[in-house]
Amino acid sequence: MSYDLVIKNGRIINAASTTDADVGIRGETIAVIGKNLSGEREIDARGKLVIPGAVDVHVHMDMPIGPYKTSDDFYSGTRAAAFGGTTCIVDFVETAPGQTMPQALAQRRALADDGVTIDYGLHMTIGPAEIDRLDQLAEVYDAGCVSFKLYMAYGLRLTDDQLFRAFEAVGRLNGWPVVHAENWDIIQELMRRNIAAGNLTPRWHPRSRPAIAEGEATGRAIDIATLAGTRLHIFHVSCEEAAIRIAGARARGITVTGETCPQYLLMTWDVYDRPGVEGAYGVCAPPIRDARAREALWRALGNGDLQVVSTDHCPFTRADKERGLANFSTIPGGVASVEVRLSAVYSEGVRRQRLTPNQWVDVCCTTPARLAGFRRKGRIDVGYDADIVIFDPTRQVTIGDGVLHENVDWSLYDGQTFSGWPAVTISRGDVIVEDGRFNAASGRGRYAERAYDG
Ligand code: DUC
Ligand code: ZN
Repeated sequence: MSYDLVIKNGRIINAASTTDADVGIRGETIAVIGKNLSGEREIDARGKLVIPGAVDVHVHMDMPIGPYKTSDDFYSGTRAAAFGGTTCIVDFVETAPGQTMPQALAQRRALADDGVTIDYGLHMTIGPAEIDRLDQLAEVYDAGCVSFKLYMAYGLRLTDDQLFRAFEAVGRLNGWPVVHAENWDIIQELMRRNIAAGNLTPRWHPRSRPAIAEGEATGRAIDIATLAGTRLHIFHVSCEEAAIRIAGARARGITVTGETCPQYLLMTWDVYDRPGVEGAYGVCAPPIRDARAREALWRALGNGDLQVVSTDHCPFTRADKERGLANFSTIPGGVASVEVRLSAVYSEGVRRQRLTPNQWVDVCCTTPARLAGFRRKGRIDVGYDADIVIFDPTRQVTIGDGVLHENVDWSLYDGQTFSGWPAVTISRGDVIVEDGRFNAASGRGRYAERAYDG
């Protein structure tokens, strides 16, 4: 029997298995895994790793934040993601004044549908303006937007009673609440003090957002969700103080999961002492912390206390970062990582023996797909979408000018060499990246089906 596409002679790495075999694809779907398969087109993957397309459940494309807007749109951002081996993303919807949540979802979908080159989903943000309109969640959920973003910081933050009500409403739908956990009152007070003392440079950004304020908010979110009877997921864990709250709750049988991001796994807060605007590049929230925190995050990933690596990809140009430089509190917060994530975790995780290859696939592909409700993604198995990356473990890439495809004129990882890089990216059977060439039109990606059991 012949297939449309066969990936031959590779080592298939799933979260729970490693197999030397061929993968046969028919149309958009994995049709068979076996030996000596033949196809209309064949790609030789000898010496390479064949893994599920990576799933990044935390990105911000084309997103206005105050006077700024993230510099990747849905086309450039998903193109860069595909070059980095990511075949599915989850972005966000925010509801504008005068809109309903279903209207906001439709508007965001129209924007994304035009641009995306890979599949995607959206998290619906529940801000204070939505808290008395939680009856709209069911319609949003039925439209395939099954996850809900709740902030404990910034203007969109919910008070504890609002958080409780939102958790209850999401829980009634069996939806997935995802939380930005930082103690905003404490952070605001520390920011005020630093600004009053004339401490305005980027190094005061992490010093205004201490790890303990993230740990406290993480524990509070877990307790409130437990009271409301819902599971939850903590975004962008940057420190041990938060990771141990998640681990402790999991040990008590609470259904909580945690994500960390490449910027926290690879960098330390020394980035804030870089000269000039470079000191502003790493400004993101929560902030990048010290080497002790970084090592604790790797340990937490390795022993299963954290379950996901996504990016919080939130790119701003050098000019945007420069605009806020005079006062750390006005620097637009965000780092671009969507293209380096898979390689970064391989290079710093697997090659340094902090993670097994199967754990790498689990945290970058399988668990994020499962948690986000993508039932046909995150695994190389018969019946799953043919979202596949052929990963070259020997290819070394040094980040620098012209290497990445993100629409940003700097990278936090400039000068860093990654060992292991994607050679081919396949999305639903289409070879969209090969030999450094991109072969997908804007809009080829799809709003992907999502649902939860039970
Ligand atoms: N943190 C950032 O750094 N940027 C976007 C949103 C967030 O939580
Ligand atoms: Zn974010």
